[in-house]
Amino acid sequence: MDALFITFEGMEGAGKTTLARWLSERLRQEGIPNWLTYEPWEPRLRELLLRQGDLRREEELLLFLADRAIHTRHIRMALAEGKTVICDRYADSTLVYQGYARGLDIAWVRQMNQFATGGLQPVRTYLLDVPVEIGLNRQRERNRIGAEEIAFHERVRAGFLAEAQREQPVRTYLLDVPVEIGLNRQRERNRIGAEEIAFHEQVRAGFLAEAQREPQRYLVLDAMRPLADLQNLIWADISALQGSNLFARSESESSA
Ligand code: Z5A
Repeated sequence: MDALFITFEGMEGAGKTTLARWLSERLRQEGIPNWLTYEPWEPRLRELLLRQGDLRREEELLLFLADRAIHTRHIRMALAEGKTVICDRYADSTLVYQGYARGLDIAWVRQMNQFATGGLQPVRTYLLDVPVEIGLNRQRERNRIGAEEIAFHERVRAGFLAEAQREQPVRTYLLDVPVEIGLNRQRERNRIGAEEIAFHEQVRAGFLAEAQREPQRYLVLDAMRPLADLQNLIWADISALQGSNLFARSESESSA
């Protein structure tokens, strides 16, 4: 099989990470070498982008692009080594989040993406489309225990402190932090995901508009369907792509 560059896109909670992981494992079982990766990629930039509260949208854009430029170099190396690359979010996320949803000029963001990627484009982008409320709910439900009341977390903290006192200093090294601060850190982990519903609606509409613009690259999947159905659809599509011998399009092809 030729090395393919495949991306998963969609709003938060659509199922990108779940399906990207599944695809990587399925390829591995078939003996197909692959690299499962994601964006934002570089740990310090990821931390800055998802946590720092006071970024202007231009600053946010430039940081995502810097991250992509570095990441793309590694993606190209993996492809050159014959590895299929599966990427959880890529350039389309910038177009949609910073362009469609934050309101930066879309044509300009497109050009900036071209600059950061050197023209590398995925051969297939799976767009997992889900109503905004459902995506956000899935996200919240993912951590049922983390979503408990403050009183619950106070009991957890008191329990840890009691245990630490019981065993001190033999076994327990406790990283203690007041409950409110811990929970706030948790919420701030993804500052973009914490935006209003209207923002996420723009994201969803943006992805669908892009999918219409490039129907040969995008495959839109109804992410309300059971995971097993989505896996079957993706696997059938990957098999067809292998048959058609596609490789990640190069600069010259994508700008033609
Ligand atoms: N961002 C940006 O603004 N510009 C850019 O250029 C880039 C990113 C690259 C990255 O966050 C944030 O950065 C993101 C966009 C912005 N912010 N937002 N919003 P991230 O990478 O940390 O998180 P995410 O990309 O939003 O992914 P996610 O929140 O983890 O969602 P997901 O990967 O699509 O969903 P999941 O984790 O696979 O599934 C969520 C839950 O739903 C889980 O419990 C699953 O078991 C369940 N699930 C999944 N599929 C199904 C189906 N089909 N049925 C039922 N349940 C399901």
